[in-house]
Amino acid sequence: EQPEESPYAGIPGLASSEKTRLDEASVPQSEKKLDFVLREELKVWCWLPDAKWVLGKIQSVSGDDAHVLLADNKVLAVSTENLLPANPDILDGVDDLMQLSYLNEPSVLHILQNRYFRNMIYTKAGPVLVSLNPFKDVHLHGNDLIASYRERLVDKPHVFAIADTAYSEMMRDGTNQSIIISGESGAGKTETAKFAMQYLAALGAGSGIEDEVLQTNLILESFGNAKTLRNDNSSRFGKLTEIYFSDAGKICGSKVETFLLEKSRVVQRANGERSYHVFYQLCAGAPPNLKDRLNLKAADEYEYLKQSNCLTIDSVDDALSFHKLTEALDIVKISKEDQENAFSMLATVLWLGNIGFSVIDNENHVEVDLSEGVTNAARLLGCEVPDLILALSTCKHETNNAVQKLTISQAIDTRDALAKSIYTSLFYWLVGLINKSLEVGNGHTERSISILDIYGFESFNRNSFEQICINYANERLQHHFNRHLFKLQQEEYIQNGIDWTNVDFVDNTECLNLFEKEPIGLLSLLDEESAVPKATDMTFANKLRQHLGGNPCFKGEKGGAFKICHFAGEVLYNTIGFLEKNRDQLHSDSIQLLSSCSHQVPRLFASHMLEQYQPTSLIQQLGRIDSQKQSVGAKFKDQLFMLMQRLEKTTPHFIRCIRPNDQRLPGIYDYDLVLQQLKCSGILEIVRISRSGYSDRITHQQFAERYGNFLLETAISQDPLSVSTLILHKFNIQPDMYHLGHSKIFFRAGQIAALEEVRQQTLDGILCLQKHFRGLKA
Ligand code: AD9
Ligand code: MG
Repeated sequence: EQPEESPYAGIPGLASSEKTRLDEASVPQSEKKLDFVLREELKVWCWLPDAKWVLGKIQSVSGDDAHVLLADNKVLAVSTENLLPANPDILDGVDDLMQLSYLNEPSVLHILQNRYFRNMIYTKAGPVLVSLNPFKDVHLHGNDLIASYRERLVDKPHVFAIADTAYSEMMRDGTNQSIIISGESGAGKTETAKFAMQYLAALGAGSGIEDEVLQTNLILESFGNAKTLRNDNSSRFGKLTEIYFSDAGKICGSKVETFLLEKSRVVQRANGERSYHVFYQLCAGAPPNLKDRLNLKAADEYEYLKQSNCLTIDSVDDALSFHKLTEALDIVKISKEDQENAFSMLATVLWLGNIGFSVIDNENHVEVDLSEGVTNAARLLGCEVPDLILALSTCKHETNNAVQKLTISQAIDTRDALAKSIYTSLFYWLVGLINKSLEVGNGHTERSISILDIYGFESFNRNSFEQICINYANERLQHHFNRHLFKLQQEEYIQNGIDWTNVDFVDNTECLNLFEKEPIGLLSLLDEESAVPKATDMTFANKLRQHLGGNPCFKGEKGGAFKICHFAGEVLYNTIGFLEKNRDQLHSDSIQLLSSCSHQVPRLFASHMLEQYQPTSLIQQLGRIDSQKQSVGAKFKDQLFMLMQRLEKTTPHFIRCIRPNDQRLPGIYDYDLVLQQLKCSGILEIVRISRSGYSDRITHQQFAERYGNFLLETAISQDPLSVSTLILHKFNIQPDMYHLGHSKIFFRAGQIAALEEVRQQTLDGILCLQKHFRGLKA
């Protein structure tokens, strides 16, 4: 038996088995076929499969073939099997995909494209707001529009409308709300989150704190965003911003929770990417006196910044950004002293990166080169130069305090680990200061709206531990998205006695299992291996191959690289560095150094590090995981669990951002790219499920009167129920599309519209049919 050909056959990139895995969650037959309209030989619009779907108009049908008129006036003979019905022109403007008569992929892509080119970047997909990144200012986010949405003068889909609904529900029911924004890297999540906050700030204005809330975004982007190959302003941490409201609906405070900042970026990243924005901003924009105090140089003089051959971003003025950053810090009431401390720690990191080593023997042992790097770093930390040198080039035995020299690679690791831990400490310290400043005075935090904006799904040529954490977080979020949308619908339908199970969706539970299963999930295996002193990235890779083969989402391991099939596509990960990044150890000598500094901030960082990190003496303990301290992977998993638990307690509002092209340019709509994202996020299935309720109902009598004309006269004389049944059969309306009740027929959305279309075309004078019916009546 021949397998049924995929409707995407012939579309580049979509006929492959990899992508069709995500294919068509049980598209109801009636949406695939043109049967019922074709039988009447009407001139209807349809989609023809080509490089992408092309719109055509059916002229006639003979046997299995339809003759289709194309835009260039050519007529093609196409097998009707390969055609999909297109929506009547009038539906081009629908705001909600739910309103489409035919919910097939070309129709959805066509609508979104049409809207995109008209700068209508927002479209509803049932309960979800879809947002296409315009890569330009579409003038949709000004104060005038905020006012219009507040006064309900417009009801077009918009992130403002979502925020408005969340606010209204919170005020009406007193329940906490969440706005959950998902999408791939560069899809527009962070921008959308800011628009939502801007709207809420306008609604809840009054106490004056709203401006502070908005400014936190700017600060966190400076310190937590960076240019990647995908996005010039890529979030390298996840954040949940909770905004609190008073009984009167005014903003009274806010709290930011952050998730796993990508720390490796501070010392290393792919060519063409940048470290965190704030470094470049500081170098470009620090006023002269601050520059003097930090002995600051231009960005291209720092190894940590210049190594990836990318110092500036087109159309970004780092100096101006620095100015805005200090303004924001002022508005959020971060004291000048703390600001100075923060900048001083940034400069410390930069100077640490300039510290070099010289090999002094044939065992690769090193000494620290005396340089500006050492003296500046020591001065900024408030420690003696010799102490810093010792901490970076030697290691004390725990038992007898004997000192041993480090090898070159150990010394570099020690230096980089110190730089990374100072930067992450700084980041979390700053988040703490912001939260303190925005704390609700009387502790009254009953009403809130939380906005979730995490790092989006990533797949580069080379993917490491950072990508696997990011993509794991996205799997968790997708699971929440699925569970919530499908579960909610299910409950509603069960209440209505409707069987919903015939709508399938891409369930990612298996992929989550791959990560979380105990004791043989990826995270447990990683921890197990991290605890073995002699383990290497290769032994870890072998372990994965041995144990994960049974999971369908694990696509094999070869030469230290392994592949995972995520909901959003396959990603090849390289295990190099996995163990070390998961252990995240900081040498006890480094922590000791920080605790002995004369400046207060490094000492504060040291005490936090003692809680967070796993201090080890390099020589003896390498590989050992302190049972008291969690690995990075385990901690992240717990954090995500807690996040999901918190979100479960809120009424969610979902926004799905879509990246319409890889070039990051306005006006380009990459059909395949959009389709792939729609499929991954299950948007069509959500719409399908949402419409699988019976939206139209009509009595047998009315139905028989309205559509009975299409039947032979003899049939019309029967009772309304029989006539109705005959009509349903004649138009080949599939049983899952209607429910025949005692006095009424219930229809799924779109069915009546389709019938109406046939009826209208008939009335409008499709000659053969009119004659046909007149003949019947005569
Ligand atoms: V990542 O997962 O953090 O790497 P995001 O957050 O999804 O990613 P982001 O919001 O940063 O993407 O958007 C990327 C860029 O697209 C922005 O810097 C803007 O230049 C552009 N963008 C996104 N949304 C809009 C918009 N609504 N209007 C105009 C936009 N430009
Ligand atoms: Mg972002």
